[in-house]
Amino acid sequence: MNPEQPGAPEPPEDEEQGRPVGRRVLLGTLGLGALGVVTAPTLQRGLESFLAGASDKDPTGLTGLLPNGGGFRYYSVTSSVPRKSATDYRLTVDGLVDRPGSYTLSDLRSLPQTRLVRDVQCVTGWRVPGTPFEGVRLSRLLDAAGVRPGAGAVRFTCFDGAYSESLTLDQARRSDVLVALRMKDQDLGHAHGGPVRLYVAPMYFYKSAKWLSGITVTRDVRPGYWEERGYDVDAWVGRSNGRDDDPTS
Ligand SMILES: Nc1nc2c(c(=O)[nH]1)N[C@H]1C(S)=C(S)[C@@H](COP(=O)(O)O)O[C@H]1N2
Ligand SMILES: [Mo]
Repeated sequence: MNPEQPGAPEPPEDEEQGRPVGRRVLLGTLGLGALGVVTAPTLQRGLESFLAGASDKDPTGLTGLLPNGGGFRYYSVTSSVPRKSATDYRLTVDGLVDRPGSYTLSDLRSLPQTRLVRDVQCVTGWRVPGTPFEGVRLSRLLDAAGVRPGAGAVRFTCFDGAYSESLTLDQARRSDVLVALRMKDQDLGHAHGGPVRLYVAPMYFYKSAKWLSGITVTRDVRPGYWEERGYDVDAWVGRSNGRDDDPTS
């Protein structure tokens, strides 16, 4: 299954075989071909507003390819997202912790930063190789907050007001899970979930919640936005969402 269209697993982009409906067909027709060739800004804006319009009727949240996104596609399950600047951004940490608190962007920037370079993989098949992400290890924030006995999971909320994600505490403590401030060696822009997004390197990209605003330590995993719509909570790349029995993996 994939986040954008619960149901049977879909083949990777390059193996597409005339699927009947869904945003990937729209992308294939309008996005991949057209935006690659069309560079005139007006025409591109036209396409983008067309795609944005399509997404209003489409719960998948597709709004198209990111201009200059280097193969990334823009996703938001909401039609608009407020912007947060360095002055008004806050990340709260609460729940089953001894020391709940909140971080400003400069607080986060002053902590040790970890840079990882991995492939980004969306469960629908698109992939962006070797993408650097940089930020604070989530485990560091959890340790600073003092996770209480009995805690088993972490829930993430977003200032778009709709998206959520979750990890087990063991997953959240992995060294390749970051509260990311930078992508491709630049500050995270709004479209990619800036100023701060979650980055879960070993899992499909839907785990990497954009516009991160809250980290809540909980007892049990509560399925996130796409997971309530049928996707795997444990979203290991190549080992979830119907790919476990893929003979090629
Ligand atoms: N807040 C929020 N985070 C989100 C999503 C979203 O719709 N809202 N979509 C997810 C999915 S399915 C993908 S593939 C990536 C897309 O990230 P990008 O827009 O930076 O390419 O963000 C993930 N995180
Ligand atoms: Mo995705």
